[in-house]
Amino acid sequence: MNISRRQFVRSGAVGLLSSAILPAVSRGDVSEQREKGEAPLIASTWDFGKAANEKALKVLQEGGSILDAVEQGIMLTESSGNGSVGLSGGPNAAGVVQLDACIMYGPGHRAGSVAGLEGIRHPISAARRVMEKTRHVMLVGEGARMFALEQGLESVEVNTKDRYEAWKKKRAAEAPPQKVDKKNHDTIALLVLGADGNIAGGCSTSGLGGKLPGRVGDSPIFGSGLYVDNEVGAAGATGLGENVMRYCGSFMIVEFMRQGLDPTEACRQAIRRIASKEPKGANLSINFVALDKTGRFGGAGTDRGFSFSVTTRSSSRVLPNPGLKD
Ligand code: SD4
Repeated sequence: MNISRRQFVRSGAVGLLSSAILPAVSRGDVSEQREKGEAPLIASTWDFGKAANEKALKVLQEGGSILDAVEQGIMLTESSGNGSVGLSGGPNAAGVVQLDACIMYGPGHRAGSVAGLEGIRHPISAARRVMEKTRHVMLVGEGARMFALEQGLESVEVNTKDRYEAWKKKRAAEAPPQKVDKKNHDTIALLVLGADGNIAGGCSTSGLGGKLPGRVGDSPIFGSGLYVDNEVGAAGATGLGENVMRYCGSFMIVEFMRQGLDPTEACRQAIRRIASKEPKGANLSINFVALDKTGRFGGAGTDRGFSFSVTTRSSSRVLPNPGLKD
């Protein structure tokens, strides 16, 4: 299915959605991505997101929900041993892998999140269970682990003491990494626009390698590493969480889309806003992906090497960071 925005809005695909709440689109500056309004549409951070997107699409095609698509797409990355998402991720400064994840479901504005979770294979599933099985939104640390175990999620033994001793030996005199690069710094944020016009998203990471024990980044924080507004769209982040969470980066992008910016321009505008307040300017290592209710998508970041993946029934692509200017 490859339909124009107008057809998309008219079609049953958006169900009861009122056109009054759709972001305004200027027909004058419509690029290829702005013109296409395909659904289902899946967008995620980085090139490794493509495999996760394709898994998510398969889940949808087999009759799964958009939440199943988000969860199972991200599970694929969590199991991939990619060195940052899931248990293969970089340990913190005490040699322990602490995972952060969240999930958000547009209808009903539902959300669940875990942070500082140790030894659980799929933190995204723990986040989904928090949303679906508790009256809370976020669980952290030992409580999150106990909950995940109680829910029967797959776990591995956490031997903090041995890992700490091994890390102490290895560490010698080296300082914890301050610089963010591909080795210590990757996160999957995956957004799904369903054929019925509903939106869900998820985010999962081991966070910044070498972080202080107990440090929580942007990824499990709603409005920072992820935000979904079922009337507008969704955005997700990767990069240096400290530079995202002080500004509610994903929330800001969704609000810019509500005001009528297309997803790419909304990501850029959020970065410009953040940079304007930062003494470091645009030297922020923050990167975003976004999609809107009409099937438009985009991304932008301050890291030259940032890329994002976009999948529909008709194509699955990795797109380069367009940078901050057209
Ligand atoms: C964090 N935002 O914990 C995450 C890390 C990340 O690419 O995205 N790395 O700050």
